[in-house]
Amino acid sequence: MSKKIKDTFIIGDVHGCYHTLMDLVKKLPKKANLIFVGDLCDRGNFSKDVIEFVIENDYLCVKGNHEYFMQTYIQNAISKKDMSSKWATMSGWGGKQTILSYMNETKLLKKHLKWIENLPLYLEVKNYFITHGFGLPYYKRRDEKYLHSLFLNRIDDTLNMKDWENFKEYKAVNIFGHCNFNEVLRGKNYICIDTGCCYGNKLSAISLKTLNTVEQKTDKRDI
Ligand SMILES: [Mn+2]
Repeated sequence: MSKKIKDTFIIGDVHGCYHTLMDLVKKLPKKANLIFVGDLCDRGNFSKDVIEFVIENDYLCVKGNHEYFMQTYIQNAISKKDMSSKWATMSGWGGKQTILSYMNETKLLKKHLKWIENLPLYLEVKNYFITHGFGLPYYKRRDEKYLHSLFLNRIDDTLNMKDWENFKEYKAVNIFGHCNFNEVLRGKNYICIDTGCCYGNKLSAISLKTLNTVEQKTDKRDI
């Protein structure tokens, strides 16, 4: 008897857009495996609910730069010990919405921070290399710990977009988020799936079986 193999979908930067995520998930096969490219939190209004959903369903996720910010700054910001971080004060960073979503939720916050602390910086599923930012420059050295923070960072700190084509010899296909485009961006061996959900565009998921995308327009309640 052949067992039907479950499909896996990779989901782009959710950024606290819980309603949009729920609507997207409804469009996916019921028992699909989901993997998130990080940046579950910040900017949108429901970071706590997004993270709780991912934890409770035991979905895999890589750590984004916004999980790193949250892990670093939220405890001091919530206890009002130190509200001065750019994460907590600058609207572009979006930490303020995350802080609000955890008001009076100390226990849940503790659980979520512990989960964030242990998130991997990359995942590999068959030939897919899943990272938060563009990861191919680090692919060969992916297990060298000193490079790990770079997986979190903006690609424009290290490479121009035109350099994204410079890694064609790799068999790995890098699926990542972090840089938002209006549509899913497909290169020879990379796919960027951040479609700017928190900016009012849409949230995208990509099937590893077919490489087709499933999309959901941003729910206005989320931003
Ligand atoms: Mn992001």
